[in-house]
Amino acid sequence: MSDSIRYAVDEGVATITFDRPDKLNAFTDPMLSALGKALREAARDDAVRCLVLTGTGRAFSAGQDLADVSGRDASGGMRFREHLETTYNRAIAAIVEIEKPVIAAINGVAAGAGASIALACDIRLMAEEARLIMAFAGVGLVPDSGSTWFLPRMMGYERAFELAATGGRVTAAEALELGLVSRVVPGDALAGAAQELAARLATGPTKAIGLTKRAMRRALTCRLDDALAYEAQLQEIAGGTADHREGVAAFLEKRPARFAGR
Ligand code: LHQ
Repeated sequence: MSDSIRYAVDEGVATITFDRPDKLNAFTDPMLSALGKALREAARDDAVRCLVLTGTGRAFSAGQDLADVSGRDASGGMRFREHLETTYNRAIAAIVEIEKPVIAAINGVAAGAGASIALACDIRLMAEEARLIMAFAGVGLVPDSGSTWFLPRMMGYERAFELAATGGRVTAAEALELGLVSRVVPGDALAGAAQELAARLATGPTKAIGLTKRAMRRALTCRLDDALAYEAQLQEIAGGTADHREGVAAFLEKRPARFAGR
C-alpha cells in the first residue's frame, strides 16, 4: 500500500499495520494518505468482515510526525485545521462509520493522534508494556483526532481532562481499570489474541454486527425513545438477512451457525 502502511487481507480479516518502526510509526502525509486508502478499501471489499489496526516494533504510533510539522514552511508553520480536516478527521470518521468491527491491537506506545486512532476503534486489546500518552499538551496542542470526544465518554470528564491537560500517561493496567481497553495481554500474545478475536468476528453475522455498531455509535448522542425507534428500524433490516435465517435454522437444528455475512 505504501512503504509505511501495510495492508493484508486473510480469511475475512483486513490487517492495517503502521510500519515505520524507527520513528515509532509517527504519521507522515504519505502514511495518512495510505491509511485513508486502506480504510476505504476495507470498507468497499465485501470479503473483509473485520479490521485490525496495529503497529510494527515497540509502538502502535507516536502520533503526528513532529519533524514533518516543523518543516512545513519557512516560518516553521502548519495549517493545522486543513491538515486535520483532510487527514486524521477522515480516518477517524472512516473507522467509526465502517459497518464492520475495527480492533486496535495496541502493541506499544500510542501517543497523540496515535492514541486517538486507537480510541476511535470499536475494541482495544493492549500489550502489557504498552502506554497511552495524551502527548498533545507536551507540544502545546489540544487533543485532536477525536480524543476530546472519546476520552470523556470513556472515562468521565474529570479524569479525561486531567489526563489531557497534563499530557499524562496511562499504563495498560490503568487503561483496563479505566475501561479504555477491553483486554490486556502479554506483548508476545497480542497479535494472536487480536487475530483470534478478529477471526471470530469475521465469521459472525457481519450485517447485524455492522448495524449494531451503527446503532450503538448513534445511541451515544441520542434520547432513549429515539434509540428504541432506531433499533426497531435496524431490526427490520437484520431480520431480512440470510444470516438471521441461518442463525434461527442452526438453533432449531441444534448445530453451529454458518454465517455468510449478509
Ligand atoms: C518521532 C515521534 C514523533 C517524529 C518518536 N514524530 N519522530 C499534531 C500536529 C498536527 C496535526 C495533527 O495532529 C497532531 C496531533 C499529534 O499527534 S501531537 C502529538 C505528537 N506526538 C508526540 O508528541 C509524541 C512524541 N514522542 C515522544 O514523546 C516519545 O518518542 C515517546 C514517549 C512516544 C517514546 O519515547 P522513547 O521510547 O524514549 O523513544 P524516542 O523518543 O527515543 O523515539 C524513538 C525515535 O522515534 C526517535 O528518533 P531518532 O531518530 O532520534 O531515534 C524519535 O525522534 C522518533 N519519534 N515520536 N511524533
